[in-house]
Amino acid sequence: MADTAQATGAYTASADFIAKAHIDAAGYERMYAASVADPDAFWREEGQRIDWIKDYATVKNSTFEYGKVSIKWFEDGTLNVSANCIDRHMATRANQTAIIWEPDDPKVPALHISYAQLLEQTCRMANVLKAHGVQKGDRVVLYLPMIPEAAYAMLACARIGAIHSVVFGGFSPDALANRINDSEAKVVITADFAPRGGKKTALKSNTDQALLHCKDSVKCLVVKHTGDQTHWTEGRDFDVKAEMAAAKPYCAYTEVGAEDPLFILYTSGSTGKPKGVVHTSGGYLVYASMTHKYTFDYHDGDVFWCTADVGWVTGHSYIVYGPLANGATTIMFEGVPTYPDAGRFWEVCAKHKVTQFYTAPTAIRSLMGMGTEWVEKHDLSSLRLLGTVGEPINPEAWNWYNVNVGKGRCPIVDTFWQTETGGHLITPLPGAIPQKPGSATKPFFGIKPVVLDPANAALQTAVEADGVLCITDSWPGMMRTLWGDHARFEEAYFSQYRGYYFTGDGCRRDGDGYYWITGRVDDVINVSGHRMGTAEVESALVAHAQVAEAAVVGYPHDIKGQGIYAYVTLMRGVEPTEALRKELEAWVRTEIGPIAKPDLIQWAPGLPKTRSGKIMRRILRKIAENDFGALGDTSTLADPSVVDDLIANRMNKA
Ligand code: 6R9
Repeated sequence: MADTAQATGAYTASADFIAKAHIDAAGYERMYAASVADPDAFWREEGQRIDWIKDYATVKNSTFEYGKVSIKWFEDGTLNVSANCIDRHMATRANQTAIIWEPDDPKVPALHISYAQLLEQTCRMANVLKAHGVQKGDRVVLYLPMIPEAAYAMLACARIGAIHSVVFGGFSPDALANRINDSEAKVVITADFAPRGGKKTALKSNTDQALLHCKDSVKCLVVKHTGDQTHWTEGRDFDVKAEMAAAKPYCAYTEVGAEDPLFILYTSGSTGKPKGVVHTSGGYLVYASMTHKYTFDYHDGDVFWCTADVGWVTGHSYIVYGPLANGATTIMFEGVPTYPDAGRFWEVCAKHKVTQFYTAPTAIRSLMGMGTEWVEKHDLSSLRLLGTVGEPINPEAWNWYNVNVGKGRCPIVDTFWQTETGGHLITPLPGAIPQKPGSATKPFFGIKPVVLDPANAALQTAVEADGVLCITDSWPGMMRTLWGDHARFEEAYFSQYRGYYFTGDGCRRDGDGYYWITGRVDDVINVSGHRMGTAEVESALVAHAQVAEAAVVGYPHDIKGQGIYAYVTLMRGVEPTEALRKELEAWVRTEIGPIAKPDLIQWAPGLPKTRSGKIMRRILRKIAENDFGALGDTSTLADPSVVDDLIANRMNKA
């Protein structure tokens, strides 16, 4: 490795990489200083990276003051997001590939969708939505596989000013129904089936079940993707591909305000009900495109691959909006890393000559366990940069990724951010910031992180610090509110540490000023990079007739990062059997989705509670971690004997 700069034990990109990078070390320092010294001037200029119909006069207008939280950027500007992602590239890139679609089955040919084709398909989809009565401000729920129609649908909504809410295809009918109802969507767009890893998820049938719990007026547009038979409700269900084929190939875009919502994305919080995070149009797009360009050092001609699903924010910002706003070629992958074999990621990298590859630590850890031969089979010489997102990456996985995939020549960007933040918050800029395995390194432009003492909210002023991570001031890409519940928005993010946005994450800052995210400090767990509220899993469990009470915590899991550990108290007289354990696992799968299935279920005759009846989760976490020697203060327990029973019968004895 070239030079370790000021940061001890850090990896610096090669001289060659730095020479071509958009931003070098001095550039980062200069731009970062400018971005925090005078945000108005900095973002007034950066806002020009997208096209405005009416330019903005006002740049930033926000306050984090509890009770008055309000966040607006470029508020008097108008634009259209779909025009920015498509139309404005037509003069120079009409025939360039916008999206490479790589199907689940490698024997099916990939699709190369040009910007001209993307425009036509998006317009056709927009005309179909309009014909079904969708207007500016209406909500459309998308419950789709990773197919081009998912991108067309997102961009079609943006084109007509409708607000999309993508629901991950792994969610259950109940979860889908809740999101359709909470957002009061007029239309849901789904597909017959979603093939993944050679198996098919019955999306249409899930949607049929969900719609039983929704208003009769909700229309269902179905993409016939696999062509398999589905149940059809005349007058409610429509064949969207057939309608697109018959629709006009052009649809004028609608002018929207910078602060008009672009999408709602539901995410888990510490209470049971998922939060509808609202992102608006102007600031979000400026931030998504800027972070995409600089964090991944994207250049014209690159082929960018983010392996996320569009059901998560990562897919929104770094498969669709960021790359397309930059006129990039972005890959959309329908499959999974291990189908048909554990070399699939690398096969796709070689096949499409991927230059930037962005995935989750959990995927790296699972592939790591399968041996390096799967990587060695494929030519990875096109790769210039690697990225990770979703959870802290352990140094072993970082090193494996660096050596076996990057061959020691690709910088790795460990990007820390959240559904709420719209884009990267803390991340290395690859040509500028030396990387340390496991650290997300330094803040992106305009981001002012602080570390606070969780005990007394005191600002940690020393460079080296430990505590919770908060952000001092707004940036263009952050969420604006929670759908229909601004009070909950303030409560969830701005009430604990007054004057700051609270990320929910713990963090350490080292002597070089590098940030190390240590994980959630609230009741949110991170399973294979998917966020889950323990309360959501608990409410699913207690909805089962034989369950009296349940408490769910995370525990360290080699592949998933965290696993789901459930303590279940059964109704009096119910026998704890293996069959019941299986039944509860299946129950949670159907209530929430496969990603929420508990890894371990322990029968708990009682749960440790304070005298006021509060479950002492700290103790449950320790037992789940197999670290019960250090239970800390148990003096407030109402009945200390329950703890002995839980320890004796703990499930994670490894
Ligand atoms: C983009 C995304 C957000 C939570 C976040 C944190 C964890 C994400 C991370 C990371 C350590 C990273 N997280 N990136 N932790 N290092 N590079 O993942 O959004 O699904 O909302 O999850 O994920 O705990 O608070 P989301």
